[in-house]
Amino acid sequence: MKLEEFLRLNAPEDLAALTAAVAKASLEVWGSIPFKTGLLEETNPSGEAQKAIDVYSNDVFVEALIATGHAAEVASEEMEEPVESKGGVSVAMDPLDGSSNVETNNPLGSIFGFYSDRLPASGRRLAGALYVTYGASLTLTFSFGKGVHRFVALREGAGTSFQLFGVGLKLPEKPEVYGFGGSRSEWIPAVARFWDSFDGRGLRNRYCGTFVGDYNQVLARGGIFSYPALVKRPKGKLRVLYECAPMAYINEQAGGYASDGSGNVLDIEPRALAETSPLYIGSAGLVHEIEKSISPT
Ligand code: AFP
Repeated sequence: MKLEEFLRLNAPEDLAALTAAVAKASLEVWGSIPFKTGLLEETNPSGEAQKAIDVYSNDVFVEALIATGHAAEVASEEMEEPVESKGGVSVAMDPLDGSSNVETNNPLGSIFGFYSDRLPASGRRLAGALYVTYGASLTLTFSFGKGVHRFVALREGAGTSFQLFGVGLKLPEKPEVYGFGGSRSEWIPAVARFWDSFDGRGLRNRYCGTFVGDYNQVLARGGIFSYPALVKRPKGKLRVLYECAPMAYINEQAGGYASDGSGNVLDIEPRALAETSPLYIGSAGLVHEIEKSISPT
């Protein structure tokens, strides 16, 4: 089944249009990655250096989302303020996650949260979420609240279409992989202890430095990804609106749990667009285990 047909049958009109727009635009971003790797003078609202591909992918997705007529606003990790429009869905995005990995050709991604309230808003106000992986394949993984589904881009002659890969994706029962961002010496002690506990538990350390790539393998194999609280950065690195909440929404639809170290990421009420949070996401048992270790009460 092709993406357009699936969306017509399984998504509200606005989310279907926004998802189809992201799908089309993601092909343009994918094709541009090798040509737009230069480092720019500017920094994003989080103070991180921007690459040409960060800005280019941002502009491609903003244009595609606004053109649907369904976006009330588009907020991005790469912009100080949202672009306002006239639709009914507030879109928050990380247009190119992992851009520091462009030179090494590690997996990259894009993350989208479709919120039913103006931003900033809690993850409980998500009507849907989507992530793109740019790797050996380009895949779209998304949920509108009734399970997690995936499409893969297939080149056919001169064109490319999105074909169904799977519906109702679920985290496997047995967790297999773990990956933590930052470095062990930076982590809060409870995280370092949890990390050390993996010796002898039969899980494999899998970390690629891109949240989307690191989470995508957790969804496939079970386990946990974290960009944890750091001693010098207790609020972690990942942005609530653009990264943590949309991925927590998808993960919860796949049977998992995502914590900020004391409770469900989806319950966070961000006060600022670029607010960050520690993130522990994946198989519910493992995430509850580290949450209890960090916040024992
Ligand atoms: P970039 O988009 O700047 O490459 O950052 C990617 C990211 O936000 C997230 O995708 C990774 O999990 C995390 O940073 C990796 O951060 P470290 O490079 O500090 O490990």
